[in-house]
Amino acid sequence: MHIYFCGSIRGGRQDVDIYQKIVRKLKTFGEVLTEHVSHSELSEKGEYAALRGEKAIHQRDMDWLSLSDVIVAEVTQPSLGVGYELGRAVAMEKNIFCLFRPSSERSLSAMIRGADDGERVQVRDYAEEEVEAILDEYFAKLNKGYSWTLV
Ligand code: 6IA
Repeated sequence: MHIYFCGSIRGGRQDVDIYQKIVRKLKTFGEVLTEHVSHSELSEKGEYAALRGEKAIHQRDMDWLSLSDVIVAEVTQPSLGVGYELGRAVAMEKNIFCLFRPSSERSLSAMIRGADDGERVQVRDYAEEEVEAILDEYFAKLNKGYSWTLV
């Protein structure tokens, strides 16, 4: 299974430890194409920017997005890039699982929360300590071929 993980980069790196925890867990279910999103050395401004043109980053990410079976996004820290990826993934009719921490006292964008259809697109509020169990539950259903995986 190919998994595309989305998390804020230029939107702010405050939650990078949680991204790491999520990616570590996701790797038990399949190949995580975007593991770099969880790397603590990837900063908002970042040394990597010089290495890769932004057009190339966009193209590679779009290729990975179309290749993915499932998109998992940590959406607590608002990020234009994550919102864009989710919009493109909805258009591609991908399975999408968004994770939001209400303890942040932020309010999730209505465009993300409102995209939840209870099937293909799901938005889940969670607390950090339960994230692994929540991912187990989601992937167990996904692997059982729940109706939302059917075209
Ligand atoms: O707007 P943001 O930067 O917060 O967008 C973050 C999302 O866009 C992530 O889920 C990534 O998949 C994607 N993304 C944004 N920037 C990059 C990137 N290099 N490399 C790969 N994916 C990216 C930018 C590096 C730069 C900050 C030094």
